[in-house]
Amino acid sequence: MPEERLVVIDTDAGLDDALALFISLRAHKQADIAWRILGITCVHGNTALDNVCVNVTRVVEVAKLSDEIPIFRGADRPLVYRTEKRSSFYHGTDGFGDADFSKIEPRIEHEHAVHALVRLAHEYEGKLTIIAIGPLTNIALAINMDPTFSQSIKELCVMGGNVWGVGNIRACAEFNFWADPESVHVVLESPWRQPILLIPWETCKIEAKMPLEWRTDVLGKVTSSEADMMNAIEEKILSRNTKIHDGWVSCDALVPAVMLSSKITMEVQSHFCRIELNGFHTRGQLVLDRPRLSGEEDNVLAVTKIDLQEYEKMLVWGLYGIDEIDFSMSNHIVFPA
Ligand SMILES: [Ca+2]
Repeated sequence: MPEERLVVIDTDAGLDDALALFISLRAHKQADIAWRILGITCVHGNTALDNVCVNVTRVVEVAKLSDEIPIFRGADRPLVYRTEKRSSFYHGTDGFGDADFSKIEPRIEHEHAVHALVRLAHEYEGKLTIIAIGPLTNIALAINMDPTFSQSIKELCVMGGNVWGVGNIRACAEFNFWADPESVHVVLESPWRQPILLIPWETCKIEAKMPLEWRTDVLGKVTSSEADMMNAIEEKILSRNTKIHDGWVSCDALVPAVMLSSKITMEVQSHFCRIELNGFHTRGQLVLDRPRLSGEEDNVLAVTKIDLQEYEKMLVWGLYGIDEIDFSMSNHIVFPA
């Protein structure tokens, strides 16, 4: 078995975060997959931080891992410019589609998420994997608090930004990066052991888009508590999704999926990237040095093509619709040349 991946997931607990968490938690439970979740850190984003803490607690409870996985409360606002704008048109006002769930109390550790990130980075020096599927505020705060943080992390894997300037919350900006561009700036300027693995918006929108019927008639028919919860929180969006994406897209789930199975990634692009902080129309857009004028070393490895069928299999597996999946090549990312 390859070296065990030790994972912290940083999330803003919208709909696709739930699916990303279920896949990750299933991998954690399965003894023959070298994948252990050390904690989940909550950050503002798709919904207010209080909702994120409740949503993550709910997911971990459904996965029956409440005794094992600590949940930490992190930043409730971006580094500099506070915005109250959420993506409630998609994720609902509570981040989980305003589904009709009974009220629960969040189960949160006393330690702040940023303290936990810094502590774990040094407890597992050079061995920690961070999966960031919300705004990068917690990660930037950890870097600002401890300048050795980024060098202590084995790998950072992020859903966010864009490689062709196509946005979703703005014409040129993807939501996670737009929600706190200054934190993306801090992250991109930091020295990491290896380039940041990036799942950009265009890959999700074009490569990972599935027919709505696949979501409702294949993934939607899986019988498990996890699938029931996904169906409940996505009920409203599924009823009007054709108008938004002309299909169904789950962005965040692609991050653990490409990390767990090397069969999903079909193409990667290596770039030196910065983020636009000042543009009137383009604030939050990822700017790629395609002509290589900067002379800087590449800091991002972006997944740009995927095998959709392999991704679909992973989603079904994550919700317990498939007992076995071929993980023989898993737990290390082998990218095509
Ligand atoms: Ca998210």
